[in-house]
Amino acid sequence: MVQERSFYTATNSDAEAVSATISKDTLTLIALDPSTADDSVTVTVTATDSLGKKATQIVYVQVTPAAGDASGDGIVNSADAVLVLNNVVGKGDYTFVQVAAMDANKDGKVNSFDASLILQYAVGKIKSLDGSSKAADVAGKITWGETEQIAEEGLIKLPLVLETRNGNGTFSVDFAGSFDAEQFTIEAVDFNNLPEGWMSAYHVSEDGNVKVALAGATPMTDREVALLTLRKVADLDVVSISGSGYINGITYDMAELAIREIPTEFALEQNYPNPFNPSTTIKYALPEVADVKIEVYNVMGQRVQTLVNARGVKAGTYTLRADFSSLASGMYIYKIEARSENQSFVQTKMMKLIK
Ligand SMILES: [Ca+2]
Repeated sequence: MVQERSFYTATNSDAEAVSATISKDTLTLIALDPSTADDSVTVTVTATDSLGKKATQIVYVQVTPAAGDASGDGIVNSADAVLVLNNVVGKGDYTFVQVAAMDANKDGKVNSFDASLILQYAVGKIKSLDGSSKAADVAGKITWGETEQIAEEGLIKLPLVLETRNGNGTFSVDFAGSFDAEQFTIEAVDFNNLPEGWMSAYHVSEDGNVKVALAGATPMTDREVALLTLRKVADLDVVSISGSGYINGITYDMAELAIREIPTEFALEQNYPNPFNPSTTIKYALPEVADVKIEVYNVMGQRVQTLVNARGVKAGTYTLRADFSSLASGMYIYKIEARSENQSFVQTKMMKLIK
């Protein structure tokens, strides 16, 4: 009886991605660096029989990523969650295999809720990353907190606050903001108030976008989630930022925020242009919340127009454009009366209408 024997060898055509070996009838591929692995690799298998005859076959192997293991080191842990958060905020480049591994709940999207599932899986709170974990809709929003201004340095501290309606199911929080980079830069984003074990990432781009991504294995209750430090780059009385908030990957709209510089004292400025025809601009400043009235009188002392009559106006510097096309040429007096809780302020200025 003749014993037939065959010899197999495997030649790896993708040697940078995998090592390929054959033992008995099994082809074994080991990814060398999953962070650079592609979605498929090619291996050439050659069989040699006892007569020295060779047959060659090319084998394409589809790479199936391990759910959650974004770093590809065989372990699912918080480092993988950090990679997800970095990807969400636009930091770093990731391969197909890594991005597929990041989608822990297999819904076709990578967001920070996936980072939360990875963290929950890493600590044993959920048993598998099989796509069965769905985000709870906790209904809520990210709101702007009270700003603090450091006038001399042009710094503005802007907190982001989590406010939910039915509370205790928040596992991931995101914020995406956009602003005019000619108004201010974002110097820092701090996270001083996160529950234990929560991971964070943020990224500020030069064209005026900021992204923040947060995830944890335990739910977060309502709180200040991040503190942005803005530095004004132009001498402006008011700067603005708009944004969207996401809780568990579900988006909730935010209102655009206008941040007014808070002056140190009441003021009524000279109108400009002056003389004018028929409209002019008047600026005034309130150091604290005040009831404000601005009226215009003719030289006889008769009131001819009311420009502002409002209660509870926020502290800030205001600019109003007033049209006097219904008045005759001449000198006029404009007068501010502002009353805050602590002070009252009255001032008058002259202006000249020439038609
Ligand atoms: Ca996902």
